[in-house]
Amino acid sequence: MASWVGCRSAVLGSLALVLLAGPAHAADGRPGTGTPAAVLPAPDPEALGGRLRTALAQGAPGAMARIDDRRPDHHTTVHQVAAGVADRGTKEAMSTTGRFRVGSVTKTFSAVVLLQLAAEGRVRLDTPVNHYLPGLLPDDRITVRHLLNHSSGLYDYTHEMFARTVPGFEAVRTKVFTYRQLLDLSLRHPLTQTPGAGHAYSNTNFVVVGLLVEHLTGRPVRAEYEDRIIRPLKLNDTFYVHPDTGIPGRHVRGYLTPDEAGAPLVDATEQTVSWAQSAGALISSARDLNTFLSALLGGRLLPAAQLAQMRQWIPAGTGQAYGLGLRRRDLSCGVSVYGHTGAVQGYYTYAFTSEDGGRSLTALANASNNGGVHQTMLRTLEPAFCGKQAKASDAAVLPDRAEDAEPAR
Ligand code: HEL
Repeated sequence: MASWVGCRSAVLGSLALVLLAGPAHAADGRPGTGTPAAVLPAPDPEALGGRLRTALAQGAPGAMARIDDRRPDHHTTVHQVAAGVADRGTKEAMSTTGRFRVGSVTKTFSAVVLLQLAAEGRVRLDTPVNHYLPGLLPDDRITVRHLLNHSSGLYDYTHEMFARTVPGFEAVRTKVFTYRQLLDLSLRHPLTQTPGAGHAYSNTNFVVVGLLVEHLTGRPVRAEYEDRIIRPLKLNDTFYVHPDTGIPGRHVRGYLTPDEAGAPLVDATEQTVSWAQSAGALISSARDLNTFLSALLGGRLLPAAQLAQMRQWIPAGTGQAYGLGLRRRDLSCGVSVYGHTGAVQGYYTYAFTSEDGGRSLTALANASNNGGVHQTMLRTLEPAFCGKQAKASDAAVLPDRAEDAEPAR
């Protein structure tokens, strides 16, 4: 690390904000294609730190962000910012190296696995799911593509499961579900729309993706993540441990905000995440998520045809679109970024990369069920990719599903 600057949060007194920047070897050696990261405005780590301090003031115990910015000479500058604590019990400072639960960023990994299978001719995107798993879904028109871009209309069973946040969580914290049990929870409800009608985000889609991957390969999704993504990219902080409840090695503890104002935060670190599995149960780190997304958009995980499929967008809210397990967010400086967000009890994750994978950001707050923190963390994308060209209008970040619009606390 070339420099090391420490300063204090005006709001939070002794909580340290740490800024680190320095050259490092490129996460992946190959230059990407498309608009190069080199033409992006330089990142603004000070403004990024300001966003993290705001998240702390809004109730997050800690927050951090890491930018891997590959320069034209193929060296990568790494910016790292951390504030607050990773563990409220021990007061261990938040760092950018701890492992955490990535929630729905898992969906991008699951989509990569399925798209690799498509590239191998083992599944077709526009074929009905019921062709592969006869009678599984209530409508023969639901295709594999409809799962991946959330247009199937399958009801999201987590709406009911987490209607009451803490009791809902505690009821499933140590439970182990099969994929079919989760699907059955969804199928108690009619389809929410005609298959293919538009984007309607639902965890159920990626539960069926996991089921399909296991059916097509005859192997657990864990083995597919490991063989196709984790080992080839040397993602040493990335794990799928379902149904184990712990996070291996040094990790960030996650704190769930109860619905009742003023109630104490709930340490949600230990859980099976069985309610999500292939829709949200991966553990990773900021470095690994940046490596993953750089490799994906840089063309190292999928053939060009499947990456192009992944980037076929459907509208998903103001300034947003959804591809196949991939979000696009359009920023105030005219730059679009690609990746996913995650919200699992105790952890909010934001992992995005530039057009060519040349600049990647992962940001994390160890809080959840806190709409103010969520909105603030979404705004870390602006200083990371727009730098000082970020417009004041970046305050207007709209949720893409009603549940995201949790009341600010
Ligand atoms: S929700 C999202 C995010 N996705 C979806 C998935 C994920 N996570 C969930 O479905 C968990 C929902 C409960 C989370 C919990 C909390 O905040 O810890 N909230 C409640 O229980 C509220 N009653 C679309 C935000 C994504 O960004 O894709 O991750």
